[in-house]
Amino acid sequence: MKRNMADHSETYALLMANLADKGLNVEAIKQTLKSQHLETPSWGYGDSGTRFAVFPWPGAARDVREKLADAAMVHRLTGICPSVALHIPWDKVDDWAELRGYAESLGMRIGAINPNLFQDNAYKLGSACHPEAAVRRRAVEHMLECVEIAKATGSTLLSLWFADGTNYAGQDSLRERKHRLLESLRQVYSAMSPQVRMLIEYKFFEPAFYNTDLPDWGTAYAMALKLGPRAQVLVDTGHHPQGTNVEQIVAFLLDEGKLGGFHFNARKYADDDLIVGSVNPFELFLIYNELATDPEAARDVAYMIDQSHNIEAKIEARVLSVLNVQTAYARALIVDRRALAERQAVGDVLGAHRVLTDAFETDVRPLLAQVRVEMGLHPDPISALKESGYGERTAKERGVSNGEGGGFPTA
Ligand SMILES: [Mn+2]
Repeated sequence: MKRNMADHSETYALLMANLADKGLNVEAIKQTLKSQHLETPSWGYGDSGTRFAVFPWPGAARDVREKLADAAMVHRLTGICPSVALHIPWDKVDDWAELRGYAESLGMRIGAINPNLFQDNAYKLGSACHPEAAVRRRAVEHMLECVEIAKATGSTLLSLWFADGTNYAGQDSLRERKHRLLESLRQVYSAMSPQVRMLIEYKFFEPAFYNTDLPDWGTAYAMALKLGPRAQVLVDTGHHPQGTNVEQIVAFLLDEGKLGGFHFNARKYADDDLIVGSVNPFELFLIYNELATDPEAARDVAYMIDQSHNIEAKIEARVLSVLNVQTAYARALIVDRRALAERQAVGDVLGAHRVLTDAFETDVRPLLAQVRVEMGLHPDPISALKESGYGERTAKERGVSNGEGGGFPTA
């Protein structure tokens, strides 16, 4: 692979000829790949863990400035990750204008603001759906604080995930919880600046095990419809029951103008912090295939990674995630859409299927290497990372922390 990346000109020429034969505009495809944007999360650079343990990583970011510096390194290597999602209060600072300035000095900007509505003792029975009005008020006030942080940092996204749910049948009224959630969201929605969008995330289960108040896209969609045009659904790829057709959800929401954004990650069974594309790259390709069919509708979709790496090198894992998403997108862009439409129109079931698998099975690494070289980057970002010595340098400077920098419980 290294040789292939370092000297990709021959394989690139071959691929380009094949794509041109299909009538594809390779220059336009490269332009699209150069303008791809993928947001990385601050929490992916600090120490993190499962609910069982946090394993400190040498050089893991200890505060939000180090997280921004690491994100800037990922952007320097990949060229397509210019923004960072923040998590409040983990990343809270006194002076947001100063932090914004620091981000800009690194060539970065602040992305989605994510309020934490699951770690306070008060939230034991939920946040926005909690049976007590005082706790719901606390949750709303925290979200309003995040609305203000978005304003101060220039962010245009308020990204909401609720851990709300119950563990036992009868524990609370399901309909009352639904009413409380909508009422809480309405208060936040009405306080948002006109340029800010609210992204409503859903999750099948966990941490609640009997019911989750926002368990699926349909519930999030219903809430977004009631709130208004600036409320949309966020699809976290790891938040579905096994076997869910995620690309169909994407197609539906995109067509309805309600696809707000993604949290990319992967999971084999239940947890969702594995590297995106590491478990089911075909699914990731099919998601991008839906997005690529209607670039205009997908224009404002926010593409974000939501992963915490517990046992692997954090920056390398982040770069690999970006490469996997780029690969899926590149494969989606080389689908022969004219041939696909023809096969579909005549009911050629397997012919149509093979148009898709043909794109999926194409090795797009030479294309991506070429795109990077044209962007002034190393053709192989993982090699560039290793050659940079960044990991050794930060390990020496920052050392091994006590695992508290990421905001995960360490007790
Ligand atoms: Mn998520």
